Amino acid sequence: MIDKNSPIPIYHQLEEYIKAQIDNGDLEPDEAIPSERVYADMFQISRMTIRQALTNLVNDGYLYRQKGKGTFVNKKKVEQRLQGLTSFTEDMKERGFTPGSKLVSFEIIPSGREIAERLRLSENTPVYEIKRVRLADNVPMALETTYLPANLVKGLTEEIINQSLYQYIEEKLSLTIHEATQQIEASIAKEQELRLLEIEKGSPVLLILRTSHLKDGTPFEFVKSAYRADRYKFVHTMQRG
Ligand code: 16G
Repeated sequence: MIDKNSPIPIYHQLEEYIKAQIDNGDLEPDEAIPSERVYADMFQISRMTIRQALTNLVNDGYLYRQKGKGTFVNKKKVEQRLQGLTSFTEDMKERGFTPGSKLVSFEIIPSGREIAERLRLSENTPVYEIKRVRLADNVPMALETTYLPANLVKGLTEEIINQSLYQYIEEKLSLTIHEATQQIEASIAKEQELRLLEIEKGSPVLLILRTSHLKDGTPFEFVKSAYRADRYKFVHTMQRG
């Protein structure tokens, strides 16, 4: 439990204790954790130490605070493997979540310089710009803005993009999705991301830029997404030599 003679700081021991309780199910997602007072009495430690531990756990995404209500256990982060080119719909189904989308905007625009470059088009070529909040069991996970050449990925409708885009491209358009390159970097959520992802001011997000290609090398999508850093971790395997 907590060993005051240990060289490991007490706040760190308390963090480990709470993490273990989350892991073994003694504390469940969305359950309120005991008050500072309870921990103080239980372990005979100061409120300051407890606050330090709880703040670290909030910052690491294990707990979340709700103003005036208390501190609660967060859901486990989704472990997203970086091998394999999968769609959001496939990823969520594999984990037993119900995938969903909330459409924010959907239009055809002339490609600007960045989009034209990414999709290897000349400037002002018509592209679809689709902004969707991606949901897992109705919880917002990511905000995605997708650009697709309108004369390649033809015939998109609201109904189609409320489902799986990749499924439409492969099954209805019979195009072969082949490979993608993506970059991931950390950022603080901007105004629109805060609102649509239902996260608090100052929350971190993972920004992902992905360009995906068909079998013949043609880029068919460029996607800018903001993933909730409290809901995602990215995992991959590396080989030496
Ligand atoms: C993933 C992809 C995105 C793709 C989408 C299609 C990233 C990081 N990931 O979210 O590129 O457009 O899946 O999902 O951009 P869908 O088939 O469920 O619409």
